[in-house]
Amino acid sequence: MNQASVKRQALRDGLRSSEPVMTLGAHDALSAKLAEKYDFDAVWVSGFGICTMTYAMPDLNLVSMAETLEAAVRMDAATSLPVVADCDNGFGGYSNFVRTVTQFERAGIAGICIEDNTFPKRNSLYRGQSVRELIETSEQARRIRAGKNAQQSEEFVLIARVEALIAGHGVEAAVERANAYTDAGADAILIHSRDKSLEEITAFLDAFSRDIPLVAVPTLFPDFTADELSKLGFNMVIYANQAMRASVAAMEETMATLRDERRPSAVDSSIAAVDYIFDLVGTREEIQKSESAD
Ligand code: SPV
Ligand code: MG
Repeated sequence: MNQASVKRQALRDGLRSSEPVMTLGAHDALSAKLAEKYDFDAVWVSGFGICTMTYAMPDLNLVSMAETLEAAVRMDAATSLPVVADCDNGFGGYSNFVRTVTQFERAGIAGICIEDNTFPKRNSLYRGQSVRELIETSEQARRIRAGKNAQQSEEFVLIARVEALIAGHGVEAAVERANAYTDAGADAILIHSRDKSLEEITAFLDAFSRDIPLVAVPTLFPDFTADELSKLGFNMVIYANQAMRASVAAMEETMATLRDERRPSAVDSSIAAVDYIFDLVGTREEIQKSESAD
């Protein structure tokens, strides 16, 4: 089995296991690498993370498929964990959706997730969003079916993300979409919600009875542990943006101290040592390899 197949199988096995797949949202290769060091099971290539950290731009479909693929490939190379790429809404229409599947599969990525937001999407966490239109259920199902038919390997994972709760369409509509995407061949369903109490999600879970892995992104219901979500029926939990937000908070604190104190020693005790950074990326091993005789 090649490495892509191994990662895909690990992801599939995780989605069917009794333990939730603990998935860390990464925004670059190093955060993907650290996810492995800290015993996560998978990496989420966060669209929000890439927009923010690589481009300093909002999460509004401004970053292209090729740019997302490049980011996913860099992360995938930095970890032996399976990588699931957040592919927004497939970056356009039907043909963009299918091309997204084929390109990410060809690049060796374990899986992708595609949501039913119309183009251009808006990040689901933005406040003040009223009821909004989504891609027609039948059209999104048609895209999912075409994407699944286009993939070459059995193992590549396509997660269909349902935005009906976020978009204000209610539980019944969310269930109808999840049923349609399951029938279209999706490998898992991500049901996103902004409801802190989890009432909406619980109502969804009560009404949705298909045998398909379920994925949660608990950013807006942060008090629930992975085990609690697993007991409710979730098979994968994505900590989508905490590493990115930690990086931003740490950078700002360091910058403010440096600006005020005007000497590096003022921050030395709270930042990573240079040697630690060298070690993290295998510098010594690389130098030894390059200096050893053939
Ligand atoms: C992301 O990390 O880009 C996601 C999750 O899609 S969310 O920001 O909650 O939409
Ligand atoms: Mg996203």
